[in-house]
Amino acid sequence: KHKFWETQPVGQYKDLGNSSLSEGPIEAPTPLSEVKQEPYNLPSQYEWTTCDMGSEETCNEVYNLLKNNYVEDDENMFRFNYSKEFLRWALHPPGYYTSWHIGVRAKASKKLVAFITGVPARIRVRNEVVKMAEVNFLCVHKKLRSKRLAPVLIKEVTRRVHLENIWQAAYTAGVVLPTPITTCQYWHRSLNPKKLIDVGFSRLGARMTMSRTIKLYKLSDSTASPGFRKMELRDVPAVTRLLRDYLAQFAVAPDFDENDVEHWLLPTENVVDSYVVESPDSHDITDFCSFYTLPSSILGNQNYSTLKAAYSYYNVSTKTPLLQLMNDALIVAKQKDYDVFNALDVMHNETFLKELKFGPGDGQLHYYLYNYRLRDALKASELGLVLL
Ligand code: NHW
Ligand code: EN5
Repeated sequence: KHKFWETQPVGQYKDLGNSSLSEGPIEAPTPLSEVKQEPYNLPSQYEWTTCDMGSEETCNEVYNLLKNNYVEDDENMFRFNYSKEFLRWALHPPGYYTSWHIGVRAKASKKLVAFITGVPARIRVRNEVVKMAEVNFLCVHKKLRSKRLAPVLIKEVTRRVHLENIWQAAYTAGVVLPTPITTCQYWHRSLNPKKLIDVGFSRLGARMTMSRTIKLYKLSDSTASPGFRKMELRDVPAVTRLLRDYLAQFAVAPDFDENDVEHWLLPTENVVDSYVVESPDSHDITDFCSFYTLPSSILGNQNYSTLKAAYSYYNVSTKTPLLQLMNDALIVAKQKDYDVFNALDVMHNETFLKELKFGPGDGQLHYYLYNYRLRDALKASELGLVLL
């Protein structure tokens, strides 16, 4: 059934729940001298290219490939439209390798027709911090689908990760592969219900009118938590402490240091938004919330071309109730003109989703590890990792 994935060091269906297999790496690292030195072969009309996302021209080409060929929902009504600023941010974290930003071009026209990326990350799995690649943005042009190009891209990124002496990876997908460490549900909170209904993202509920629906999703004009403000550079040490303490409870979570927090969580306009609660008396940072910006193209609508979506990222509450903190996040997202606020049922998100009027979406997100086995799948609430 999975001609490619059956050959890879990933958890296989036949091994699920087998307690004689231990948790940890599936294959031992090989000496670097034994890692293949040349790129994998592509069909003869195509060639490898390393994509320098710092180059305006290359970034534009990647942006356009993804804008026209990346992930769609199951009814092909929406397609992810990651911005150029977002792609540069996602691909330039501390310690990134340009060699892990891999493209395929048509030899004749030099047109970019496929892409895959990795970025380095330290991910804790139970008690072990493991150096991994986070693999994302796998894309094959619509006209070149089902020709087994994806396995070649995956093998090539694997080879280039191995060359940096890294032997594990984490990735997510909307499709089921061997075998998820957990499966998460997408939830959606309408901020602009009229537009969401007009474009077919959501439907008018039974026995609901448009005006009742708009009233249902109304939010307060101002945030409720005293000391709620945008995160600043000076907050990085406090946010790092909050986040590290919080993420320690999950079975799988990133091991963030201050450099990581500065990169991944310091606000970047139209890319990532983060807020802290600073205690008005002690000036301690007691709570934190964040979301990233990922618009979707609306395919074939007369009136609208993009859906502005915020995606819940990392949130930590120690003093402000999580419900109130996330309601404040909804308020600022509404003020910034987002149409919808999305979240997965990871970490403690289940404690606010229903109360804050999120509804389950029609999409799921499966999380995977490469060359690392877990004995059993996790519950989504045991996962402390959000990939972009
Ligand atoms: S998930 C988003 C993936 N991208 C899209 O969905 C965009 C739209 N679709 C496409 O561009 C986030 C194509 O349909 C793609 C497949 C390119 C998806 N992950 O070339 P063939 C990520 O980026 C397997 C993994 O003929 P295609 C995460 C499929 O099961 N494998 O298909 C990426 C089959 O193998 P099987 C996927 O439709 C993680 C084979 O590909 C997959 O023309 C990558 C068919 O290939 C997916 N999303 O192209 C893994 N979709 O065994 C990283 C399909 O079943 C692993 N397949 O026969 C770690 C590497 C680093 C390790 C380091 C130590
Ligand atoms: C990750 N880095 O299917 C990349 N999105 O529910 C791979 N549905 O937006 C990720 N179909 O339910 C790939 N509206 C997996 C995600 C692929 C994209 C995807 C789903 C997630 C989605 C929307 C639109 C459906 C359009 C028709 C959806 C219902 C919203 C409604 C609002 C009011 C309360 C109830 C729910």
